[in-house]
Amino acid sequence: MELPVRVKESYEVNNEKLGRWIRDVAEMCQPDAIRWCDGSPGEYDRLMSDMVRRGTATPLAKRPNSFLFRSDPSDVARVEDRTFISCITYDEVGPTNNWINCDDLRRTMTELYRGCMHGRTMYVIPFSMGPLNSPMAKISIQVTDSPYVVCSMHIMTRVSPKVLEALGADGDFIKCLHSVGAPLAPGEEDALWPCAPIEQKYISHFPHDDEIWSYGSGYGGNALLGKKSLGLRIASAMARREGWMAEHMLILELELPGGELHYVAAAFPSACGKTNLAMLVSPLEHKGYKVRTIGDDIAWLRPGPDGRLWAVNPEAGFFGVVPGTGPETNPNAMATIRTNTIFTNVAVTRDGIPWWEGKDKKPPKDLLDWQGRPWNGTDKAAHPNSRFTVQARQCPSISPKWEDPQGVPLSALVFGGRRARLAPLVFEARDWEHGVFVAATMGSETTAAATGNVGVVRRDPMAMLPFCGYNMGDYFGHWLRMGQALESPPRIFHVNWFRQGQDGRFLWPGFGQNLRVLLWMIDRIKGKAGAVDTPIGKVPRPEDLNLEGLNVPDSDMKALLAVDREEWAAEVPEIRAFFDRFGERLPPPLSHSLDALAQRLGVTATA
Ligand code: GTP
Ligand code: SPV
Ligand code: MN
Repeated sequence: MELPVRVKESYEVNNEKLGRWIRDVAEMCQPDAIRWCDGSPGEYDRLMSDMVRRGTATPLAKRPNSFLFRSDPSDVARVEDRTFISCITYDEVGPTNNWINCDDLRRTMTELYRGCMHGRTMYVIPFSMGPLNSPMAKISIQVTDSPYVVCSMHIMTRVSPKVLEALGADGDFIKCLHSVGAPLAPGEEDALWPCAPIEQKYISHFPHDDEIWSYGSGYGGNALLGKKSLGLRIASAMARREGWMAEHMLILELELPGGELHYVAAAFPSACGKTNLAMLVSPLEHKGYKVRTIGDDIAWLRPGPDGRLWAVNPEAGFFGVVPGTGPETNPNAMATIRTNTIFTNVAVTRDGIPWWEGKDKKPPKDLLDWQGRPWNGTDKAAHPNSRFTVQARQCPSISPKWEDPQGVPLSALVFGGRRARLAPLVFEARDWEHGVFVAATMGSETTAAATGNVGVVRRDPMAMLPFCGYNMGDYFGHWLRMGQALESPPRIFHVNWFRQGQDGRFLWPGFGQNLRVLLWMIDRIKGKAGAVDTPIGKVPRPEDLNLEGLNVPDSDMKALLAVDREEWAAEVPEIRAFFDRFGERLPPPLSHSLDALAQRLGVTATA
């Protein structure tokens, strides 16, 4: 296929490397046509109307400019066992990532890519992660044969010809190649959600080349490559080289009475509460406490000239978990998704009203489940990993600072997981090094955000287990070094909103009430709040928390803040076994922290 390096459509491309890459990709994938995207509303509308006409998208009732998509039942979440970090040696990638030698992987995938866009249009999307005027911004180009992905990228990233201006004639960019992996024979009718079988799915990362090759899936983090692939995996590897950090964190702004502002970033594993905490509605707003949103999934962090850690949200939208989102739990999200929203895999009434578990108490009559079948009333009507895709700027709680090119300075870093037992509502780490230990050893129950078992506890260091683009042992070392580079590092805390009583009910009301825990953190930082020293860190007593107007029985509060020595002692050999997987790559301070924990618990620290 002939393809000029200079493309004259709505703008001119004069970057030779880009022209050459597009030509090579087009030669390999053989699309019927190539379209350069400009990110305009007109482009979005044309693609969306086209998908409505073909039956892939369904317009929703009472929600202006909002659409339902149903994915293939085999393509509903991230596929961690088909996600690869590909370097030359296994050691660069480490025991927690899937490794295939990059030459072998490129060979295998080139075979898959050959002719994979037959019958389809190849879209070229120039986008920026981070505001273009930010020193943190990263320029990238995604190629995809999915118009659903193009529309989603419009929402989630900053798509614009200005990105190409910023790139200039010889600038470098991160290469994101994506195909749904479903070539069409001449005259063949397209599937409503084209994708490839599981064994042909590959989400591959080449950190040495700043390149991503994704094949076979159209869903979420597998396909919207700015998000986990670039924003976390490739970015974490870049960040290590360049002295910053790419983390799976929300960023929020907390306003205190009198107007004092604090910024907090929090890392929870997938579907463990980041979006909800970032959009928290304060139960103490009448007292002057207010929370605003900066970001809900990814934070890029760097040391500022003032010795503090500064955070930027590189995304422009939210790709949020739908189930559990309701007027009581997350009214800000409910308001955000009233218009201009893509819903994927929710249920819908025959009149086009979307529905999901947790939206309201009673499901409406005549519901079609997420696969479009009449709902049987017992299975989940919406898929547990159904998602909304919506621009951040529609969120009523968005902070005026959310696009600040310098980002915001952090007072605290919070880590947390989903633990029915063990972890108390909140505790504070002794110092940065201990905080890194706490984060590196956090455990959480798996969720529907990735395919596989749900509800199994696994170690998920810094909530980055599926997202770290290099050897996690080296990643721990990078964390320790970053602490040394900061004159005023944020204080580190651990939370657990999900502790359960014997009866299996959540002991903590969660959502808006999580504010009370944030306030304790800020008071700790100011030296104003009490805590007791325990083997795992500093834990508040009930009287140290502001529980004004909250109805949690004393016995539940006690259980929420309990640190059970025996349960924690049982963690020690498990953590040792986890650490042993990293061999010599494990930084010695982490091993020492484990010894110290064991000693405080009165046990030995061998596996
Ligand atoms: P990803 O987008 O996958 O990274 O997830 P996330 O961390 O942003 O999770 P999200 O905020 O979407 O929450 C996931 C699920 O947990 C939703 O069903 C929420 O309703 C539920 N959830 C969030 N916060 C709380 C809480 O404080 N308590 C309880 N019980 N559930 C919560
Ligand atoms: C997650 O799984 O942590 C997500 C959703 O935020 S996805 O973009 O699909 O990775
Ligand atoms: Mn996430």
